[in-house]
Amino acid sequence: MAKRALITGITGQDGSYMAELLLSKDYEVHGIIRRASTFNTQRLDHVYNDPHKPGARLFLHFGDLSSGEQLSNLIYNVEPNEIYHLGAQSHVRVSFDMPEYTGDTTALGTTRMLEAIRRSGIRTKFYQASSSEMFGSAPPPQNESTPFHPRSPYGAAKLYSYWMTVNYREGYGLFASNGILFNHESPRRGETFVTRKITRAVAHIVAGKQQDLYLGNLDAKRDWGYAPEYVEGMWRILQQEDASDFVLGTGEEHSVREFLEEAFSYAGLDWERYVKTDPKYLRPTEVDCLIADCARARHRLAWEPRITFTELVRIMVDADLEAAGLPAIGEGNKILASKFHSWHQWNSSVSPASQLVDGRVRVME
Ligand code: NAP
Ligand code: G4F
Repeated sequence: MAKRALITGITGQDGSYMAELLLSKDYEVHGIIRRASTFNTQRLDHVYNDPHKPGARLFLHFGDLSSGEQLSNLIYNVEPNEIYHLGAQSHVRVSFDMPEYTGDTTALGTTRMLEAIRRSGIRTKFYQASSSEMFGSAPPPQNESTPFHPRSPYGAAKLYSYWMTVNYREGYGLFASNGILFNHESPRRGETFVTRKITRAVAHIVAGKQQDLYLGNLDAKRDWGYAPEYVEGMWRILQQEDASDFVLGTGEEHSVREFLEEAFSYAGLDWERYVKTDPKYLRPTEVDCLIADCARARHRLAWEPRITFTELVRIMVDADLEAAGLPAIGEGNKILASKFHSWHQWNSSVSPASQLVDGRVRVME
């Protein structure tokens, strides 16, 4: 029988890739989306199929991490074999402006999910989207044994969720695992995260639609990987016999400045002509350097990222050029075709977008 999965945050970068991956593995996929007055399912439209048609395997339900009631109903009714808890207020800078809201969604939202599982009595596997932000000022490289020292309300909220996941595993025997993921990016990355902000600006500058790019701290160093590879890692974490925690990252570090150099020079531009500083993008406390030591994931999960930093930048710039109505330079698309042939087949097992209801995803009310 096909496995059933429930995804929170299915409309986000990782949630949409996870839905695609699971559909390609013949899962029945249920996702929780927030009620909004406008559609926010753009990242999913291409894998959606009218739920009234035979063979539909992707189902969306309204719910919100700030309310446990609906989460309990859904877990009880869907009875998923696997739960990928990816929903969160995920922006670090925003968490300084909205610390209480971030705590409610990113921290307590996890407790609501874990309690709903415990009370339902359903046997399921739970994945918690933990973050390298939890390491904060701990010196790199960071692995599963590195002591945490978060430097933002977001990092603190994720750390609470991390320990709640461990506590429900130890206290109630739940299969509950943390993936401690370092930054992962893609053409589906939200536009206000630094990588996408840069690659989108490059495309808009080439298109003549933008003159300047305002950024904050250019010295911060991150371990940036390619998001589709990371959702495969999440899936592998839940295929283990025992619940456990894993760090996923590339092991390579690059500064925001290096990202700028790579992205602008790929499009034949000099970044220093366009980039300006706006202090509003600085954080009261910064995380200076994150570098993953993911030896454990390599050995236990046989997980190894294939896309390098330069390749990631090219994939994202090519995609943003195309999104701006310009031809891609082409290197990024070649990399995807050569290294990711199978990933491009992900959505071949679901119906084309033309079968959407009114051209859009329909939610099960
Ligand atoms: P993302 O693109 O920001 O997606 C976040 C998702 O959470 C969206 O679907 C969003 O829905 C949903 N959400 C936010 N608040 C919610 C609420 N109150 N109720 C229900 N859903 C809510 O994030 P991502 O990059 O895919 O990351 C996925 C998860 O991994 C997040 O938990 C993030 O914190 C964590 N993480 C990410 C990275 C990374 O580098 N990407 C690294 C480590 C950990 P809307 O579409 O309606 O906003
Ligand atoms: O792209 P960022 O906003 O990502 P950040 O803060 O590392 O958080 C992301 O990765 C975490 C994993 O480590 C996730 F848990 C989290 O959900 C999120 O996905 O910022 C990266 C760096 C920071 O040091 C920031 O100060 O870029 C610097 N930066 C410089 N100028 C900027 C900007 N960041 C943003 N968002 N916008 C700027 O203008």
